[in-house]
Amino acid sequence: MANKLGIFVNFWENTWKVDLKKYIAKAAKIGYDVLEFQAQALLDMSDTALAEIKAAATDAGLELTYSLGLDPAYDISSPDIAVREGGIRYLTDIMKQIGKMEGRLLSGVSYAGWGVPADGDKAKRLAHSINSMKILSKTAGELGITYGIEAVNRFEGILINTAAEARAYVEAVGSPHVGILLDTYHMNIEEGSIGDAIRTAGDLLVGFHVGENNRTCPGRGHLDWDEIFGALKEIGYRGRIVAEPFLMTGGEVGKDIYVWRDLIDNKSEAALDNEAAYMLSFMKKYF
Ligand code: LER
Ligand code: MN
Repeated sequence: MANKLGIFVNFWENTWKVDLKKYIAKAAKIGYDVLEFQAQALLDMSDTALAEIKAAATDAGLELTYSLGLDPAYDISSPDIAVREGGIRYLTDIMKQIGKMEGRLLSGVSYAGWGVPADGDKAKRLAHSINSMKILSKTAGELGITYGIEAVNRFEGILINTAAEARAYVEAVGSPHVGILLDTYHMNIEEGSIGDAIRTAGDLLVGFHVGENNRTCPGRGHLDWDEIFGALKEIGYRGRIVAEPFLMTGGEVGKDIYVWRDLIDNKSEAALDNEAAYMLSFMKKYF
């Protein structure tokens, strides 16, 4: 089976909450198989709203996947047990909503607070996070969700910056419902070799994000896509590949992702749609 190709909804919008039905229709029309969005948005949605979005995705033949950058208030690696317990409840609630949508993949910085904590005791935080994740992995399994542990660059987290750190974490959790998610933007900052990082993740890789060195669309920067996609083929990766460029300043997304200059000249919706179509055709040359 071919890899499914996806796009993250904040390609178009600079708020985390968006009109999902609009972008389900748009992503499907362009030809994507998957639309990913920030999972926290689900918490405010009624069961009726969830059912409507799920139906819209089914009708469009599109799969929805979920990602999040965990608010430090719910940090499951925190030295404070009350914060950890609150984080486990919060992530359990999010997974229950994803379960209602029959969602299969939750990824992102969902194993610690997103960002660099004031208390950077990495060893202690790792141990706390692994224990919390063992609990969360049971819920994930019951709901049929795979939890993708995303290695992110040093400015967005201290626990897992590389594929090797992600592998060690996932092996310590030891659940078939928890795997690794790699993102080329982060790998470009942290890894000595992106190909080797992909091979390190190997059979534990459950998700893949693509973005250029400066978070533009694949093919617009200086990453070596022959190496990247070649390594994915080498390890026999059959999972989703979701494009996650962030092109525009402004709003909560521009601030959270640190976009301080526009990375595309024409910001009209039509120009963005064209760029999304270009990005899909670029990926399809490989898959
Ligand atoms: C954030 O930088 C990122 O890559 C996302 O996938 C995680 O929220
Ligand atoms: Mn990512």
